[in-house]
Amino acid sequence: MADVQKTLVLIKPDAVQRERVGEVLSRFERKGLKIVAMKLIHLDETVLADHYHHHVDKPFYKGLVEFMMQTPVVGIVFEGVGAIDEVRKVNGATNPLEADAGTVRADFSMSVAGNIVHASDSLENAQEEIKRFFKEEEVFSYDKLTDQYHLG
Ligand code: IDP
Ligand code: MG
Repeated sequence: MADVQKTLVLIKPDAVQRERVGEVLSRFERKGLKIVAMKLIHLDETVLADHYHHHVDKPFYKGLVEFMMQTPVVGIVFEGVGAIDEVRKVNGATNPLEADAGTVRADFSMSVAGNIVHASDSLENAQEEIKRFFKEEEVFSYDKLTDQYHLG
């Protein structure tokens, strides 16, 4: 069985604008991922330059940064068995037009620029991204009655 992991999700401004925050959050919750941290974050250019450092030279970078600052985003840390890959499975491919039906991106979006949700893509990046957006004391550790179903 895979390890219990933590991963970072950002519900992006298009989901906030389009009033889909609750529906998107519920996709992860119903899967069995445990919310261990959650807050609104209004991103700025400095944090986005860190977060999207792998895209700074891309032609879409400026638009991506402006988009990500449109509204606060919902930052969430999820915990679960193999959470990093499981969350990306729930999200689907980066381009919603290529994502499988049933995934968040396929079901809620038609545009790669407005693809609803961000999630960490590796253990190293998850640890770095959680630290980027959350203080240690904002990430909780607690038992839930349903752990027996999700951690077995
Ligand atoms: P990911 O979000 O699936 O991990 P990345 O390649 O890390 O995909 O890209 C980060 C974000 O940059 C994407 O989620 C998307 O919002 C944006 N992005 C990626 N490629 C494009 C593009 O070709 N045009 C516009 N935005 C893009
Ligand atoms: Mg990525």
